[in-house]
Order: sequence, then structure tokens, then C-alpha cells
Amino acid sequence: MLMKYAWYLLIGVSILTVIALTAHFVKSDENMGQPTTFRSSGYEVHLQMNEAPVKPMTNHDLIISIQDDLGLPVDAAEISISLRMPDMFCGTFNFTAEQTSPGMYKSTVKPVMPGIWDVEASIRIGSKLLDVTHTFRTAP
Ligand SMILES: [Cu+2]
Repeated sequence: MLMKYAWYLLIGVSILTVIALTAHFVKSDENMGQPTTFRSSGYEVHLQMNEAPVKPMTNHDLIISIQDDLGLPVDAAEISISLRMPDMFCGTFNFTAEQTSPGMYKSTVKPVMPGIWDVEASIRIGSKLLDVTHTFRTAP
């Protein structure tokens, strides 16, 4: 009798695990390719890769836009970009960013492997430092 309940419990837990994992992957995929919006200290920052799918070992542009509360473009003093895979230990890759127009910046990044990447922009505006992370997937 007890053995039977143990089986039910095991099957139940297995089903819940599968549902949870599926939900996790569906959720991750939904957010892939969408821009990341970050609001803090009176600023609004958008990060987005300029094309999809992103291919490994290929240069891609990360587009950064910075606005203030009124929607006016903001010039950052300094932006540094780092790229890493959250689930791996294959390293952190640093890139620079350049201004393309008022409040708009571009960084050319090269993800080396297929999988999920976090690109972090550290943006210095005056004495403030904003750290914004955008997640994207590289196709195999
Ligand atoms: Cu990796």
C-alpha cells in the first residue's frame, strides 16, 4: 500500500518537473529577441541585438538607446560591454561601444558558441552607473 503511494508521488513529481521545465523553456524563448527595457534613476535604457537569429562566431551589433524621463536622448560618458554564457564557464568577453547618434550607441559583439548569452552594458552617466543585462540566444 505504502509502495503504491510512493509510486504515485514519484509520478506526480516527475510530471510537475516536466511541466516546470517546459514552462521555463517556453518563457525563455518568448523573451528571446525582444528588447530589454531598464528604468532607473530617471533614465530609460533599451538593449537589443540588431538581427535575429544571432549566429555564433559572427559579429553582431548590440543597439543601446538611452533616454531621460522626458524621452530626450542622453549622452553617456562611458559604456563598457561584456558578454558571457550564464550556464557555462567559457569566459567573459569584453567589447567597446560607440555613439551613432544622440542617445544611441552600438557595440559589435561576437558570441563564440551556440546557446544562451547575457550581454551586460555598464553605462556611466555623470556620477551614476547603470548596469543593464540583455539575454539572447545564438542559433547552432
Ligand atoms: Cu559557452
